[in-house]
Amino acid sequence: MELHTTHTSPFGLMARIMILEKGLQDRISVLAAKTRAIDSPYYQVNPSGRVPYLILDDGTGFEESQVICAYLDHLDGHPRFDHPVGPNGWKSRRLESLARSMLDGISVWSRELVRAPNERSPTIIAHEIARAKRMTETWEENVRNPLMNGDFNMAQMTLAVTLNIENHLDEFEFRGTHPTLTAWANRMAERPSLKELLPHLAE
Ligand SMILES: N[C@@H](CCC(=O)N[C@@H](CS)C(=O)NCC(=O)O)C(=O)O
Repeated sequence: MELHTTHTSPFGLMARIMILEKGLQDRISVLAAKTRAIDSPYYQVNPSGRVPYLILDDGTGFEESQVICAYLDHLDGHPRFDHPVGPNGWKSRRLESLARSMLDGISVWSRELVRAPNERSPTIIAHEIARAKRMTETWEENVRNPLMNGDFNMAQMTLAVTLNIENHLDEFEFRGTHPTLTAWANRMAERPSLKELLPHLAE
């Protein structure tokens, strides 16, 4: 199988974390995609031009990090990342969605900064900075939830990947201002899959 992604995509990073978590390194080649370029050859691979993109051995292609992570998790018939059954399932979905909202917003913000300075929208940037601040505040509390501190799950993975963007985005900062979140992020960074991938992101 092939996973097409970029070195900087946080969504692609989640798929790569899942590959390590499930020990699939020998079954999946991770290939660099050229996104956001006119006539990129990648558009022949994935017409949407987005990453991550998983291509199965029979040629079927999957978009969306959540779907790709779920597919990879189910490959061995022993999924570990499905939401729990019962009331905890909704708690778990709520937390994953909360983390994804923050990640989506910060992605819009970083994408804006990649544009040429005269093409950037100060309104969008200000909106996303404000959203990120509110979400950081919200997570300072929500990170205490037992589901954020038990078995590794999609909510934890999504938030860990989101917080890691602090290393690449100057104005996004939670360390020093949000001690509970900082301690949580530091603990997560010790997980082998994150320890292996996070420091090398964007290299
Ligand atoms: N909801 C999607 C988001 C994927 C996404 O936004 N990928 C960005 C990179 S971080 C991308 O492909 N950008 C290139 C483009 O939009 O052309 C997911 O979870 O996979």
